[in-house]
Amino acid sequence: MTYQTIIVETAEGGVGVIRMNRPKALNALNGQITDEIFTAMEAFDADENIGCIVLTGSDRVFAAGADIKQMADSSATDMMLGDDFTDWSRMSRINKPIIAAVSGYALGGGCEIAMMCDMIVASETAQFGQPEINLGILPGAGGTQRLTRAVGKAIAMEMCLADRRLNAEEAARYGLVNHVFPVERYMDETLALARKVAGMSQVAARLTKEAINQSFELSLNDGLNYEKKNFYLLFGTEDRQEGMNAFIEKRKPTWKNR
Ligand code: DAK
Repeated sequence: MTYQTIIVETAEGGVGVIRMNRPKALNALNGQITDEIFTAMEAFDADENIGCIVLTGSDRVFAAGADIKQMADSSATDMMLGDDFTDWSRMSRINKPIIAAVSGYALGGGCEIAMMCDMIVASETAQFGQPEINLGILPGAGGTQRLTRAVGKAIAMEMCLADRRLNAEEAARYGLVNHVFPVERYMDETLALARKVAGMSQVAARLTKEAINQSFELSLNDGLNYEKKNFYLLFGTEDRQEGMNAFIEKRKPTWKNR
């Protein structure tokens, strides 16, 4: 598959890297780039050699939001049918862990697509915001929901109602991002984290990601039951046997992802 708006590469250790690349539009997310991002993610998800996916932009900008020029003439029905605007829920169906490596602007849909990833590593120049209110709209891909769960009501309200931007250090303090590194290092550090995740059993990683995500959907009791079922399920895998044997035999496990 050839892509026009993203660069897709594989990195050492089973890591798939997707780099958004519409520099003139500050990686504004139109239908083409979102379709390409989700298509590339789906391909990595189906590739047994890939254990973790990294989504990134450039050092200047992660993504400045959905493409305002594309949306400007859309009707409510256009937006609802998603003709111009790919179905973002495709990303929720990716089973492999995804890490966002964010530098510069992560605004509107840019902040939202970062929050759809499982972890966020930021450079010191990262800036997170939901400025949609300036356009007379509200966030449409998780800015009122995932952001509130991540940073709490007070900060989410200020970000969505008053266009408060979080710098990288604030985003780390409020629990939105995992790590902050100087701009020269954030990508290498993201790849190191991704390699670590990719080095785990893929079946264990998949069921772990799924169980954590269920904590946003279920009551505590239902979530604990969900976790337990996934835990029991892993006892049926070759990797569980290998992981425990390797521990007892004081060696590194060799995963079969089965
Ligand atoms: N859309 C389209 N073009 C954009 C853009 C955007 N979001 N952001 C920047 N650009 C373009 C600019 O128009 C400019 O193009 P030219 O004029 O050169 O042709 C070029 O990128 C460079 O931008 P600037 O000249 O403005 O650069 P500055 O460094 O001065 O400023 C900035 C950078 C990021 C502060 C500024 O560009 C800015 O404020 N951009 C808009 C940020 C914003 O409001 N984002 C929220 C957009 S609404 C949904 C999914 C997602 C969404 C909704 C629904 N569903 C699945 C239902 C999301 C909605 C949004 O994100």
